[in-house]
Formats: sequence, C-alpha cells, structure tokens
Amino acid sequence: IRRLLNQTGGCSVTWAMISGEACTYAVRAFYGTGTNGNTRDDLFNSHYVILWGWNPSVTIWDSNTSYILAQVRERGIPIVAVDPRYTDSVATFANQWIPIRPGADTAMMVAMAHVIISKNLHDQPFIDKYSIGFDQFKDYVLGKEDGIPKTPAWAEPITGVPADTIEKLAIAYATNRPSALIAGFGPGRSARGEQYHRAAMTLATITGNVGVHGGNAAGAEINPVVSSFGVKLPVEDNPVDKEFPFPNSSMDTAIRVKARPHISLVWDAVLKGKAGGYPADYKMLYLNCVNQINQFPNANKGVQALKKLEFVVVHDTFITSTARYADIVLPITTILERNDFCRPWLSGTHYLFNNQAINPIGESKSDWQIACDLAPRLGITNFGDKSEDEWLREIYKASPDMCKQVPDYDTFKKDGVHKVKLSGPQVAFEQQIKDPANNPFPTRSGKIEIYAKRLADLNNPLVPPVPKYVEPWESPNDPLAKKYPLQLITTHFKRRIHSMMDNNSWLKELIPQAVQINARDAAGRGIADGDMVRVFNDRGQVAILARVTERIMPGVVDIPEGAWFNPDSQGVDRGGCGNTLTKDEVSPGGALCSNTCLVQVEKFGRRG
Ligand SMILES: Nc1nc2c(c(=O)[nH]1)N[C@H]1C(S)=C(S)[C@@H](COP(=O)(O)OP(=O)(O)OC[C@H]3O[C@@H](n4cnc5c(=O)[nH]c(N)nc54)[C@H](O)[C@@H]3O)O[C@H]1N2
Ligand SMILES: Nc1nc2c(c(=O)[nH]1)N[C@H]1C(S)=C(S)[C@@H](COP(=O)(O)OP(=O)(O)OC[C@H]3O[C@@H](n4cnc5c(=O)[nH]c(N)nc54)[C@H](O)[C@@H]3O)O[C@H]1N2
Ligand SMILES: [Mo]
Repeated sequence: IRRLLNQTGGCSVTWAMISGEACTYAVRAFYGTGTNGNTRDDLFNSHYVILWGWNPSVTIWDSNTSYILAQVRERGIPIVAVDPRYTDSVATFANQWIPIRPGADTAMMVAMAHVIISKNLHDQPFIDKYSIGFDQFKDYVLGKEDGIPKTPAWAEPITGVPADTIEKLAIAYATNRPSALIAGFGPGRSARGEQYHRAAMTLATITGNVGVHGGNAAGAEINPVVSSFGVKLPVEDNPVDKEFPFPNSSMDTAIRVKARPHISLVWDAVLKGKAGGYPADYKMLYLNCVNQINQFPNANKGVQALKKLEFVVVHDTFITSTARYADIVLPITTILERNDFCRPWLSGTHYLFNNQAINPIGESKSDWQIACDLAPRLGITNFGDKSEDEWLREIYKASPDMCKQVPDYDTFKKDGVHKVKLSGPQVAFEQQIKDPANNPFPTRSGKIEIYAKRLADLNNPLVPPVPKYVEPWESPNDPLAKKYPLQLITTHFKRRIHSMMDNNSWLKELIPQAVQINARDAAGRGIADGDMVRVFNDRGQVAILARVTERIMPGVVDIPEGAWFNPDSQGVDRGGCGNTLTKDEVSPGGALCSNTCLVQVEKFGRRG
C-alpha cells in the first residue's frame, strides 16, 4: 500500500516507535545507538536482576524469556520487580515486589544514584574511562545544583516507596555485580518517559554494568547482533518526503512534528491541519494494519476527526472499532490464507514462514493483492507484474542479512521456521568496553553521554542534558487530582495482542476485560469485585467490570489496553477501551503517554 500511495503522489506518514519512543530517544542521546540489549541467556551470568516495569510472562517479547527467567530463579539468582502491580511475572519469578506510583520511576532511580554515590559504591574508573557528564549528574543528585539532595527520603513521597526500600535496592544493585537492570517500556510510555530510560542507563553506567556479561545497559532490550538480521522492504520514495523532509537525526520533537504527524497526534493533525502547524489540511486517511481509534489516545477526539475527514479507507481482517468509521472497508485475508514470512520482534532469533493453509474466505484479499487491483484503476501500469511468490523471493534477495542467516529460501519455506544459531550469549557494547580505542560509542564525544551534548543544545528544561525527575502532567500533585484522584495505567493483556483477539469469545470468557482496583480504593467507593463501574475523566467515560484486588497498589487502576472502543448513545464506552480516557499529548521526546492519566471510578450498578 505504501508503494501504491508513493506512486500516486505520496502521502503523509506518521512517526514514532510507539512501543518505546521514550527509550529510542533516550538511547540515541545516551549511547548514540538504537540497540543495546543482551540476549536473554546472558541473565545466567547475572548476580542480581531487577525487572523494572516489565512483565514478560504476560507481554511476550521473544520465545524464551519466561523459560530463562524461571531457570534464573531456580539457580537462586535474586530477582526484584518494581511495578505498581503484582503481576504474573512478580508472582512467578520475583523474590521481592516493590510497588511504585506510575510516573515516579525517575525519582526513585535518581535516589538510588544518591545512595550509590554517597556510599561510594559507584565504579569511578569505569565512569572515567567510558563516560562523560558524571560530575554534572552528581551535582544534580547531591543537590549542589538546586539545593535539593535527591535522597531516598526525598523520593519517598513522590514514589510511594519507603526510603529504606530504595536504599536497600540501590546497595544490592551496586554490590551484587554484575547486575542486570531491565527497564521495560511501560514506564516510558508516559509524560517525561525519556527521563526514566536515561536514569536507568545512568544507573547501569555508574555501576559498571554496561558491556559486561551478566550486566545490562538498561536501554532497549534489542541486541545489536540479533537486530541486524533484518528484512528490507523495497518501497519507492515518497514524494511528500521531498517537500517535508523528516529530520531523522533531530532530537527536537517540535521540529519533527512539523514534518510528519506523530502517531499519537493523528486526530489533532486532522482536526487542526496547517493552522495547527501540521504539514497539510487532511482530507483522506488510509489505515492499513492499524486499529487507530482503539490503540491511540483520546478515542472521542478520534471520533470527531474521523467524522471530519472526507474519505476514510480501512484494510482489516475484522470490522474493528476503527473500521466502523470507514467509508470503505477492504476485507483482508488472515495469515492462514496467504503466504508471507516474518521475524517476530527485533530481539528474536527466529524467522517464520507463514505458509498458506486455506483458500481466502469470502471476498477477502491480501493487502498486496488489493494494491495490485487498485493500481491500474489509479493509472499505474505494471504494478502487479510479480506473483506473491516472486515478491517474497525478491524481498528475501534484497535483504542481505536475511540471506546470510537463512541460506536456503526453499528449505526455509518447507520447514516454516529458521532459528539463527548464536555462538553464545550476546552482550551489547562488549567491544566498546573491551577495546574502546578502536570502538568508540557513536555519540559526539565517542563515550557514553550521561550529560548529552545533543540535549544540551536544545536548551529545553523538559529534556535536560542529564537525567532529571521532571514532574509529569496529571500526577497525583496536579490540582486535577482533586476531581480525578486515581492514576490510570493501560497495560498489555495476556489474552490479546493489543486489540487483536478481543473479538474471540472463548478468550473473553477466560479473562473478562476489567479494571483492576485496590481493595482499599474500592471499599471507599462501595465497589465490590464484579460490580460494573464507571471510569471517567473530562475526555471520556468507560463502563467496565471491577476487579477488586490487592495485586495493584492503592491510588492506581489498570485498564488493559486493546478492548474494542464501543460508545453507546450516551457516549459511554461499553467496550472498556482505555484510550477513551488517555490524553493525546506527546512527551517532549516523542513518547506515547498512555500511562499518564488521571481518572475517577464510581459504581455503575451490578451486572445483570
Ligand atoms: N500478550 C501480549 N504480549 C505482548 C503484547 C500484547 O498486546 N499482548 N504487545 C507487544 C508489544 S507491541 C509491546 S510494545 C510489548 C509491551 O510490553 P511492556 O511495555 O513491557 O508492557 P506493559 O504491560 O505496558 O508494561 C509492563 C509493566 O509496566 C508496568 N508499569 C506501567 N506503568 C508503570 C510505571 O509508571 N512505573 C513502573 N515501574 N511500572 C509501570 C505495568 O504494570 C506492567 O506490568 O509487549 C508485547 N507483547
Ligand atoms: N492505552 C494504550 N494504548 C496503546 C498501548 C498501551 O500500552 N496503552 N500500546 C501501544 C503499542 S506498544 C502498540 S505497538 C500499539 C499497537 O497498535 P495497533 O498495531 O493498531 O494494534 P493492533 O490491535 O495490533 O492492530 C492491528 C490491526 O491490524 C489488523 N490486521 C492483522 N493482520 C492484518 C493484515 O495482514 N493486514 C491488515 N490490513 N490488517 C491486519 C488487526 O485485525 C488489527 O485490527 O498500540 C499502542 N496503544
Ligand atoms: Mo508495541
């Protein structure tokens, strides 16, 4: 479809790595790269593991994470989890659960740095050899810069974590080396989420845990070796990019948004157009492989935008919540009805071939077939001159890394799966640490930048050059918290992949969509487990079942993301979609802010 649109004058495309733009941004400034994770099996070399806002027993990252974590636990390596929820991962793998208020992670990490520095547990030779900016960070942490020492006692009221717990965790992390701090994406999908990732990477750096087996650089969980097994797609240039070149290397979100709408700002771009600083006054939206209204913030604003547009096309396998607003829905085949290959996640070592199992049902066609059928009607000749199999082989041939890893296409197609064999655990930045003279970090200074020069140039206090706790909007201190006192997070769910599978009634029966609320918050509102409740703020209202539990900390509620937005005639979302409530403001580094949201919950009446 991209190729088709590029050949008919081009289109505005959106930007942001929606899952972890905060991390991407932070890593670019800090290490200068995009990738910096270890392969999972390197955790066997760790002496201490922290799962920070990471729930891999539910949110699948790659095929063997849970298996390895279970063995790590069996080997007696301590695992600590920092999460507002007592997740399945905490229950299964962790020795200790540290509940923390959403959006407060940076404060806790900075306080851990305070403990580490003031007890002289940091690795000064490592810091001196491989990084710049420790002194500026230290001045901030110790309070020389602003008169406020960032002690555990300072962090306690912000985070809800007792000072003593913060101190013990800091000491354990710094002294049981090598130690792996795995910083998940969830806390980063928040206002100022970038600071959380930079603080995590700073902790890893000052304790000498970067580039060593058993450590972890605490950035994106994507290993450079593994991620290079890429697949390249041949799509022609987009003419719109010539008129509005996207500043790929810029760290300035405001400049980037002027060239391409951020994926969270699609509705804003449609509603405001050029007057709002966007590249165009949009008339048409072409949605392919995305459930836009459901998966991006502020669904009610999305309804307004979709109604304003002259023409909306949706390609999907189902009549999703978004498809209901389309002028034309083109039914797409599932993976069982067509041939394709893929590499699940960037951290995976598998290539999968999806061999067609059945003929397409009804009128459905693949996205590729639809593009071929549309092309001649749009005056493009020779668009569909290759068969599906010819295309797949061409994509394979155009991907040198894939050719290297998967030597024989036909065997791959026959086997359906190809696993890349690695020589052993892979550690990000091993070369930079072993032989720094010949392997500088790809930053301006060639070193790890705790003080990031590229951020200093921006001169924006919301993205300071050293990681800092900057209070997010809609925090418990916001005056809005009087009206909406609960912090909403919208986590990924066991029985769905985002919105996919939500329409599977068997799975629905297995785990109903519900808002998790702490027993104390529920009691104060007269809410019992299984009650229907109304979760609301100024952006919307959701009718949903209440799951009263001790597995979420007081003051925080969770609506798992992905349930299908389904507003009734009163505008109450009966589907239980978290994005009915979330705010479509983008963090200064481009993060989706789906975990920064204040709400109130009240009883709606009993089910049935
Ligand atoms: N089953 C399943 N697996 C999936 C997906 C899916 O939809 N379903 N989606 C896939 C995709 S695309 C992605 S990007 C990943 C997402 O993977 P993650 O981003 O890791 O998933 P989340 O559930 O959003 O967040 C992880 C944990 O962070 C916690 N958390 C939320 N806010 C905060 C906070 O402010 N501080 C702290 N400390 N913790 C917080 C949540 O309680 C949750 O337990 O998962 C992938 N795997
Ligand atoms: N509140 C909140 N919102 C979130 C998140 C969160 O944590 N909280 N997480 C965010 C994250 S990390 C992500 S990655 C996004 C995911 O956002 P989306 O990618 O929009 O989510 P999906 O539900 O996976 O939507 C994919 C759609 O593609 C359709 N589809 C499947 N196969 C095909 C195909 O071959 N062709 C076509 N045309 N369509 C197909 C599916 O039926 C589905 O409707 O959501 C983001 N939104
Ligand atoms: Mo994602």
